[in-house]
Amino acid sequence: MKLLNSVGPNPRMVRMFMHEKGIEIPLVDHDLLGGENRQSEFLKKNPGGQIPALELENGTILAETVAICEYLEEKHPEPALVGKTPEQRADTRMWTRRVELNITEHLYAGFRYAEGLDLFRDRVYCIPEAAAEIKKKAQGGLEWLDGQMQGREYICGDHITVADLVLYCCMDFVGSVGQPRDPSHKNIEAWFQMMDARASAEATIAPNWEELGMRV
Ligand SMILES: N[C@@H](CCC(=O)N[C@@H](CS)C(=O)NCC(=O)O)C(=O)O
Repeated sequence: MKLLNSVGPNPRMVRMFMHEKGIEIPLVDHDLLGGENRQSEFLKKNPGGQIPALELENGTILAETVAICEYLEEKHPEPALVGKTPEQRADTRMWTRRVELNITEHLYAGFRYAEGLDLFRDRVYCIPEAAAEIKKKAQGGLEWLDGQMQGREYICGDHITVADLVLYCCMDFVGSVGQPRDPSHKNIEAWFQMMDARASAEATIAPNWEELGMRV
């Protein structure tokens, strides 16, 4: 098994998941900034043209960050980051979906349509005129989540899950490229500081992130 890897918050999220679980999988690095993931050799593996992807022994390619994590959790159930019971797993999936649909997709789109436009305009359909509004939409999602997190340590309550890793890697990245955290979101700020202090956060940040100018 190999992880098709690169700089970027999504591959970092899978590496952070692996670190939390103590899983080691060889990494095959790809030149994302140079666009290797959009060229035919890579597209033959992942027609979605994005990173990360997991290449299994039989040649099967699994893409989509959360799907990869779900697969790894089935292979390595402990410590559980999706959940130990059907109820916990459903709760994690509910929150992960809320985080992706209401927050991280908008934060990423805000980046692609503005600060990341030079990198993305020839890769995906970009709507630069929507950048400011989509960033506001993301902040609305964060405002809502901040209220939901009152009295909770993690997004799903008292235990860390995939939902926390999805949001942390995204917020750490976008915070370094023009979408800073809102200090009035006190619950999210406390949660972010706690996530940021985890060994898995430190272990998965690119050693040259300062040179790159991005928390990836
Ligand atoms: N929905 C995908 C998103 C993956 C994604 O956006 N990956 C970024 C890196 S963080 C990427 O490949 N960007 C380069 C590109 O789209 O060309 C997932 O969850 O894995």
